[in-house]
Amino acid sequence: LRGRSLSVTSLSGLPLWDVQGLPIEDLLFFEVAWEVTNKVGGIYTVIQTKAKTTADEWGENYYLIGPYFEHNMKTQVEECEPPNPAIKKAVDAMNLHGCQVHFGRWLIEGSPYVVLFDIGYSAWNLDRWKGDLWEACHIGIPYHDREANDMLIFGSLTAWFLKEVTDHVDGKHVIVQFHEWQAGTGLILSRARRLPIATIFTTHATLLGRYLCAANTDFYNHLDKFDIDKEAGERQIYHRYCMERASVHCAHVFTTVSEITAIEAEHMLKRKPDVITPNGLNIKKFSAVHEFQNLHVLYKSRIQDFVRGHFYGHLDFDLEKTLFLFIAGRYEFSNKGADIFLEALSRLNFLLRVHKSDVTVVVFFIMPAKTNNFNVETLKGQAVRKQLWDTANSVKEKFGKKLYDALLRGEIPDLNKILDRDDVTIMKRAIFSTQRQSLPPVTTHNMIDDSTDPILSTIRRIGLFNSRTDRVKVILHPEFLSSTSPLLPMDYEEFVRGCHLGVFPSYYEPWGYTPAECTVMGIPSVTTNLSGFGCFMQEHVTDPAAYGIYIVDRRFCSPDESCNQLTQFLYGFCKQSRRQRIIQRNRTERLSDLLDWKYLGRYYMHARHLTLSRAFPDKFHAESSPPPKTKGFKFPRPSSVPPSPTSSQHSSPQNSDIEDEDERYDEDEEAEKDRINIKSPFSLGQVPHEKKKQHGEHKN
Ligand code: G6P
Ligand code: 1S3
Repeated sequence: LRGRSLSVTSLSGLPLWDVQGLPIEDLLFFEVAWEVTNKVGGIYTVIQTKAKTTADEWGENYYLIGPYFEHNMKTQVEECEPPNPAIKKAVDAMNLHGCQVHFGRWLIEGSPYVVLFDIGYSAWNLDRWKGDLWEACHIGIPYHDREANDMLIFGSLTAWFLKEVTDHVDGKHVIVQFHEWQAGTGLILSRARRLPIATIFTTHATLLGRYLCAANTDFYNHLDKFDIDKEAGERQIYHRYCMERASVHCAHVFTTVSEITAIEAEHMLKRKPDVITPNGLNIKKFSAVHEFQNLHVLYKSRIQDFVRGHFYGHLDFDLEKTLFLFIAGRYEFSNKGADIFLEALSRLNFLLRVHKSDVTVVVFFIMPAKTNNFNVETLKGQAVRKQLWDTANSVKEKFGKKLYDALLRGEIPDLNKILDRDDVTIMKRAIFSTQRQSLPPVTTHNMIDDSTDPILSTIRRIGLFNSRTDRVKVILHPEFLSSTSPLLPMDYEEFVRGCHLGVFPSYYEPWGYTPAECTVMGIPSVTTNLSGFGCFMQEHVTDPAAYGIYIVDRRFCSPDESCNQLTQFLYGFCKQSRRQRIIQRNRTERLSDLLDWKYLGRYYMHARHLTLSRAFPDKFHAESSPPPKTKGFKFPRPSSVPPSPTSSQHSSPQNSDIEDEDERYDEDEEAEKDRINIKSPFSLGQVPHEKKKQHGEHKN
């Protein structure tokens, strides 16, 4: 079977890929994941953002398989009849035999078809299916692990469905890609039953890797030394780890999202991934570059409003000289680097104070934890702000009317008398209401585990209590953002656009969508060389820091050294002028092509070719799809940065105030005009020696 010849597009000079296209009309492609229409974490983002490019390529022959949840179905899926006869027969057959299978179009870009299984409805089969799994591979699942049992039901339904489909496909070849261990049972059972399908298993993390990192082991220096069976057993995840490992070994093609996770998988799962499929995003570019800069100003003003309320009575800092930093994601304190971030903030606070900086930094921690809703003090802050705003407005209106009347009479009013005693009283009362006995709170919610919460405990230990003298203020918002929140009514994207820097100093991060999302919105970010994204940027961008991607070394140095490096990045960032930040945001946004599925989708395509050639060697040949040649490709240093013999640290847009105001409007002009008198962002301050000793310990 031969398909058309494709030349996969080049974006902004990124390398082309010449490949023999697949004969799509003779194939069916299924992708199976627990997060299809069901947002839990990063896999949802992968599937949802990739849908458009995959649907463009596969059209009506592309199907996603996931779990059915009534709410998700009602809000995201339009139910319809399967247009493909084989799929219709499979859905009907299963429904006839006591299952509940839903079919429809997922209302996202690309509108792919989805097949959704109601897990609870089929739970009565659980014992029988446990027996099937045991017979297939001798893996037993304890009754108390609800999640693993659900995954067995999901996998059994998937394998059943694939059996029905392959029985009726009429010579079409079928490719199935399974994401993460949750979908893996479907793969194990399909292979045990010798279904004629070409399989891919993609892992987005390893179970053991995540656990071992969270337990503060020196993971990357001991990768080859762990007794993995024993470690899995001790953590009571032995059965899950077996499901994951069996899925990996059953697949024709094994893929993962980054080089760093490939190394981890080789040790934790004992198979080297065949293909690395970096995660992309569905990029929508504005036609004019300055539009995203305008959005930054718009959303920053919303964050400023919140800050006005939160810090009422303590607003003795200049909001025009205030930078908004944030960390966001699943609440894994050390895996996501919240630990070293807090330490670095304490050091940054010290540096800003000793150098008498006029910059204030407000840092948001957006990590969901158990709460009893917003706390009173936080709500009061917003109420006080609103009251001040109303007072100012009513006085302004009275003032305006009197002024207008006076002008109509041809008089210039006596400005000292234009406000009467009542007006002054109202204003005084408003000012009195801003007095508070306590400091602005470090969290917006009542935390259930307040005394043991790791972020709050660290804040207490390092003493970052939002006092007047602190140049670094912290706010823990232990709930994901929403535009309907009464406190900070913004969705995540708006919030990111309004901030100045995302900080994600993760220790365990197979890919890391958060800094990638910042990048495509033109917001600089901090990442690490232990995150898939950070390594990818290091490999493909000559001078990441010049583009606003700061990569902390968490792999080859001690936690204390990493923390110092992070502090220096943050301090350097605080020293930039507004103009320098604008230039840097323009550069950051220019990297978005590198993260576009239109470019990165080629790795998924390659995996599909490869699995067909392994599953059906008589019909498909690996040579028709050589691996994409992107090794060695590097995004060049911004042309405005003089080629420097020294390290990349020197290329942040420091001291570029001389540049023209139009700088931000035209990225090509930026390259021309950006004649930067570069200084290292790290040259002005060093972390004092005594302070260094207090923080962090070597992990090894
Ligand atoms: C954008 C806007 C500018 C504004 C700037 C603020 O670039 O186009 O008009 O001055 O943002 O940047 P800052 O980094 O200070 O929030
Ligand atoms: C995983 O989600 P996580 O945040 O638990 O998968 C994501 C998508 O591949 C990846 O970006 C992330 O690093 C992994 O950790």
